[in-house]
Amino acid sequence: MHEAIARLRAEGLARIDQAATNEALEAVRLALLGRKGELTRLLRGLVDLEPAQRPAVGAALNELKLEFGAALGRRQSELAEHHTAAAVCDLTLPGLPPVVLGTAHPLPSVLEEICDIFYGMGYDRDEGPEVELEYYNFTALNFPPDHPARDLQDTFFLGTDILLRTQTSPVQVRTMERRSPPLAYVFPGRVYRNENADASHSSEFFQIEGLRVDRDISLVDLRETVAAFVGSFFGGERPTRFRPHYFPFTEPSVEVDMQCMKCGGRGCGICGQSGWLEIMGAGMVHPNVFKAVGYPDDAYTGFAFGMGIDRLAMLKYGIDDIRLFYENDLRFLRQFRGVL
Ligand code: 2NM
Repeated sequence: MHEAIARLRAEGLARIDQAATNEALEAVRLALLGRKGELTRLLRGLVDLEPAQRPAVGAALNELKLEFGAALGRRQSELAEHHTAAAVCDLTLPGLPPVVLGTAHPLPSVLEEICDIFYGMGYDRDEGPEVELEYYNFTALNFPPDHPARDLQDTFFLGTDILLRTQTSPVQVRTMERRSPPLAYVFPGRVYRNENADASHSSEFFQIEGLRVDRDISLVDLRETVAAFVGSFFGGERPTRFRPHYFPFTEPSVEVDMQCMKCGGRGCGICGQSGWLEIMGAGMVHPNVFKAVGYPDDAYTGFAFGMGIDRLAMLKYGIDDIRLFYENDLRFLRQFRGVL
């Protein structure tokens, strides 16, 4: 008898749990506890037992009746909950709090900030392909055929004449092919170099270059533009200086330094004790570049400049390792919440 009760208990509870609708649950209730239900049948059979067995078996059956009753009630409220959840599920409602908002990544933020500064000076913006022809990346920019930058060691070649651009200057060539002066543009974008990564080098990074071409543009215009940019981006009056340099695509070429904002020029760990920080390369566009894009001889002059967005962001926010920008470590990125 006790075996039969145990079997009915296991079976009955399983059927209650598996009932998927209110109707199915009611059918299970009738099959167990209804007038012709299995538990009812066992209770009726009590009279056929030895009088000595009746109290124990009766108590066990009554306990099972209560247990079935509780299980039926629990299952009924589960089904009701499901039903309401499905009926009021409005996918247009906002998520439950806390809603975790993402943070702007510092590189695109700084890129847009720099573009905005140049828009304020009347500049336009242009972008171009990251997979570039060797012609646009090197030849049109007056790189001689045997220039070391063309080497596999420095440049990711994808084919004989195809490579990952090493700077955004090829976009300038494309823009000049389409437009005649006067023009003023910035060219932001991702560039690639085949070099080993360390705290200040990454094989991919972001650059922004600028170009202004008109009649009678001179190095003085470049100096003014650089000073205006530095004041805007780093804030305040910050001395800059030009040092002679060499680039194939400009003549004369310079490197631009800004007085170290950490030590104010006295010398510190950030500026290598020199008091100056290099922030960009620049120069007057080489006549051979104008020739390559089909501008008439001697009609125009122009300046161009290029800077590393990663480096500027590192200087501005005191970041000491460029690789942090590319690792997507949330502990790093979250520091910019509300800052950018
Ligand atoms: C730099 C530094 C100096 C530059 C020059 C040109 C072009 F196309 F006009 F010749 N594009 N970019 C330039 C000049 C880029 O980056 C460090």
